[in-house]
Amino acid sequence: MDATAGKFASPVRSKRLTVVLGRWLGAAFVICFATGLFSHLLQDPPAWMLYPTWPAGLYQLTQGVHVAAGIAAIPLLLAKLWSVFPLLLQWPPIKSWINALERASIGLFVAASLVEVATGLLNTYKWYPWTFPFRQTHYWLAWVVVGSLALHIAVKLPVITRHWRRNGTEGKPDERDNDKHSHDESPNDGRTEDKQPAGMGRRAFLSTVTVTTAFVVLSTAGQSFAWLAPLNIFAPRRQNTGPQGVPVNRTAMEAQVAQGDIGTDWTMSVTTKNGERTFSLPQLRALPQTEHVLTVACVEGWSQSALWRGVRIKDLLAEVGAPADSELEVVSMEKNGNYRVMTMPAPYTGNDKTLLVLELNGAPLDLDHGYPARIMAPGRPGVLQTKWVQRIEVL
Ligand SMILES: Nc1nc2c(c(=O)[nH]1)N[C@H]1C(S)=C(S)[C@@H](COP(=O)(O)O)O[C@H]1N2
Ligand SMILES: [Mo]
Repeated sequence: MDATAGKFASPVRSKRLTVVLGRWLGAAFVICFATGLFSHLLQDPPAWMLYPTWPAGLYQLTQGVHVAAGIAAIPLLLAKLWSVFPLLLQWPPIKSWINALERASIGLFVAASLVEVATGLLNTYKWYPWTFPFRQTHYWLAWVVVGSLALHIAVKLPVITRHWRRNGTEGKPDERDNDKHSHDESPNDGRTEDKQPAGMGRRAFLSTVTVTTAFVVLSTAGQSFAWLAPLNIFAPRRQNTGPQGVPVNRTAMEAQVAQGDIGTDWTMSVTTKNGERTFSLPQLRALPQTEHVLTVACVEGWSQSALWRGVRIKDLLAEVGAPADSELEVVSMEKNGNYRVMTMPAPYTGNDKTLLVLELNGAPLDLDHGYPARIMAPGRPGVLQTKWVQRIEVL
């Protein structure tokens, strides 16, 4: 045994502990990956994309879960790193070519995971202390994380299966013996095999990790789910706050849309292959009005349901003689910004709940919510619920 690892030895560390933490962390990563991929596909759809418009709260659920699982992954990842920490100081650092490759893949996995959860967390606070584009980086790093996770699980499969069940090695001296000869981990890594005192310490450690993880999740998930809102202490957003009781992600001022630009002569246009029609605000109000409870579900995890009222997009299309299943391009009055132009695929356009909204919670839209008119469609990421609509083009 080398002296450095010995200094960090703790009876609590064991392969069983690492496997138990690995299961939780693996589950959190798989949930994050699946929900993240869904969010990515909704925003950058391939030609074959299917757009679920029902249940309308689906994206609120998947993205809320995405952020909650990502937050849960932080204490789990730290605990798991602690549980294997002495391996980092193993001497000699590399025992063979295979060992070198294995350690390099773990290094990549750990580095990618740390960057992924840290940037994800900072993104929920809209804090970007870096210059790279968040979304693309988060997306590509996710592939690095799951790829190196799969490799890691494959390499560690013998250890994982041996310690999958509690006391998996007890009463099986042969297997424990094999352990000593296996080259996947040093038996003298400062970690213990399953023995009673370590087992008790391990349970206390696991309880601490469980309580910490539950605490960070429960004290933040109230930004996404109304029933947890009373517990929301640390999340960057609070439900039922902001103008008209709805939080704002990008204000009119940030988007450089001023009330002064929207005079009484404001109009928006709808263009089809037959030409262009313009609508003033009184003309839009004179069209049949529909109201629905719909949820703004931000990619940063927070969400808010509210009562939205305005003109059904398919009614507006009927007014200009365009079919209800048209694909649309919606352009905002905003001068620049990533969400100035939005494409609306046909399944949303033709949906009864997709509105050109004029009123929120019984009053005209606040400027920060997209006055004079904004889009609300069921099940779409918040970034695609375009505010300050200027032009709708039927493609
Ligand atoms: N034109 C435009 N529309 C936009 C945005 C924007 O930056 N520009 N932000 C979007 C984002 S990120 C969200 S979460 C929702 C928030 O809607 P709210 O401000 O009404 O809550 O609006 C969306 N609509
Ligand atoms: Mo958002």
